Amino acid sequence: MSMNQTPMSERVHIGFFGRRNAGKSSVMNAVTGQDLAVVSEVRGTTTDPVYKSMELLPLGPVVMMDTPGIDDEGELGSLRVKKSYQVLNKTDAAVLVVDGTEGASPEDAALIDRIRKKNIPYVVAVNKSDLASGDAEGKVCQTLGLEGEKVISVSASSGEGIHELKEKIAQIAMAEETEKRIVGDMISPSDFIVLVVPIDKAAPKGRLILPQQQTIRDILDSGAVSIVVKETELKETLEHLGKKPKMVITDSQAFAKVARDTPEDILLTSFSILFARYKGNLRQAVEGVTALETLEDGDTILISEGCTHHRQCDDIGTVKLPRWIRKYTGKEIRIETTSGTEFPDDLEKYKLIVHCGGCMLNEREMKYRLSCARDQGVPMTNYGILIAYVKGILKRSVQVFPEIAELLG
Ligand SMILES: Nc1nc2c(ncn2[C@@H]2O[C@H](COP(=O)(O)OP(=O)(O)O)[C@@H](O)[C@H]2O)c(=O)[nH]1
Ligand SMILES: [Mg+2]
Repeated sequence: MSMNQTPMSERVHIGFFGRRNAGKSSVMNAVTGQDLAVVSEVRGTTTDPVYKSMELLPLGPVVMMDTPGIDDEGELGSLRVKKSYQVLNKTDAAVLVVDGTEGASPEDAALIDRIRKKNIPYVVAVNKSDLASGDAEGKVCQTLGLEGEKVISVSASSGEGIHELKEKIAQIAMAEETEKRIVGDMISPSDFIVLVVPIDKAAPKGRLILPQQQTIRDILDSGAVSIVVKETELKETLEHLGKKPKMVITDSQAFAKVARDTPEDILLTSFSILFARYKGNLRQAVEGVTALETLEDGDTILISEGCTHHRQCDDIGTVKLPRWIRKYTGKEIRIETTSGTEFPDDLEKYKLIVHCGGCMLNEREMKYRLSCARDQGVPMTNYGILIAYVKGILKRSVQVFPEIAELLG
């Protein structure tokens, strides 16, 4: 994806689910008006989830996600079913496709159940209306115990009902959209905000990373002024600015120097802290990091990052964090790492999970991971908050959120 497009994590994720041959791929193609996914009469053709970023009017930027059938069998089949359920973890709006000639099955009912538990808005598309006889839609409503407004009769072949389905998807997905800000809710027009962005060898060539870009955009949306400097220019900039900045926002890795160079009467925080609030749960991450105090020799920590290709994260997750954790605790800590879409189901063996900021994961996926940890009673924090904590500056950096600062005593 080019840098000029809406980032993946900010797009509404629309997932198509259902049994094999229900017409998931066909319905997704019909809704988008494009041949994105392979359609076949051979059951189990879609073996991996298919993702496609596009503009879907009237909704705007979306990711369309086609999935393998939820009734697939055998060893490989059950792996595919698992993949479909993983897609559900990042789905903002779900379309359950049912073959109208066959009606709804127990797998469909189980899926609806799961979708409801996760509070994901959904619509059921009863497909193949060109073939179905009688009241296929009514029967599906009855089997699944749904009201009529959740169910739409469609035909991917003839196009019947596809327009209505598209409108319905937009309607349920938009109802979910909430106005969230990275910093915009804390600043006023014409405020000065100083952003500290180290340009070291880990910085990507010729550009800024996504959280930095998004923060600048949010400041622009507020009518405030962003001043972007490296940590080496911060002190002089603050001295010569002529107006006290409202806030300094720094990359976590430069935190120690930036904290020294920023006078106490200026609010100081980090991109990680702002994004923990924006994405998931700042409170859980701040509570989670205090687990460092109780670690023992032989305890295991999971370090997990959402992307597979980001060199900067890589280096932090595999080299720097383990070093800092061992140094801070003085214990023999075992470290395991995961990256990308993999996130272990069983977290109980970990004493702490340290996750990246999740700039490549959408909010739902991040929340899902946080809730897995919470459900299993495992403390979870993130890179930036852990760095600030071990360097003794977390308290100062959450001063912008007094109810969070309180947690640190
Ligand atoms: N008659 C008819 N056939 C359809 C319709 N939608 C899909 N099919 C056929 O059903 C089969 C399975 O479709 P596909 O989209 O691959 O199903 P998936 O496994 O759920 O992704 C293919 O042979 C399609 O041509 C429809 O609305 N009407
Ligand atoms: Mg398919």
